[in-house]
Amino acid sequence: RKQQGATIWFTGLSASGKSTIATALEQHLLQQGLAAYRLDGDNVRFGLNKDLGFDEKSRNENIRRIAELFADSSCLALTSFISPYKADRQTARELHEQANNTDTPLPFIEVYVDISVEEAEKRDPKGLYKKARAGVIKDFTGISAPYEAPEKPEIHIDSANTSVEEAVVIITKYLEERGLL
Ligand code: GGZ
Repeated sequence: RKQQGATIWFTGLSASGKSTIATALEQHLLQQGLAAYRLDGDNVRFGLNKDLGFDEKSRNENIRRIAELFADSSCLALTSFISPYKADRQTARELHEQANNTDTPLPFIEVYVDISVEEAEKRDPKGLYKKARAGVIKDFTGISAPYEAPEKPEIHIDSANTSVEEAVVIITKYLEERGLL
């Protein structure tokens, strides 16, 4: 049967674990023979969106382009961008719900990878929080730029208390219940 597409939209602070969870989930889906495709800031911001910075307008445009890419895709798209603005995530959702000329809107599954700024700052795997505190990096999410937490995400992961493997189980269970796997 034809695979139904869906977008699994991860959102959360830098160092929340979004990309790690998305990568593990992608591996799991690929092993099941499903067409999964993952994008995150690490790859997109050096290629497709290398013209964009981190001011509010640039982040809006970053998210808009990603949402447009996947809004009518028939693969399981995994996106892990901070996507700090509620309105941008809402726009991404609406683009999926409208799903260009089809009767079946594409499922849009928002996964909030929830971590406190304090905990993210403790992890600081790339030393970015330290640089943000020192003012070397401007407009850093959670320090000097806003993060608007989702109120009703489809899935809420408590990152400090959930392993990557557990997160993958939570998400795949949800996808099974929705009939997407
Ligand atoms: C936030 C920044 C910034 C600023 C560079 N603020 O942890 P990382 O390094 O690997 O992932 C972060 C990534 C965020 O890009 P996104 O495309 O996900 O952001 S958004 O959705 O808001 O458009 C971080 C790095 O880029 N980074 N400068 N000022 N993160």
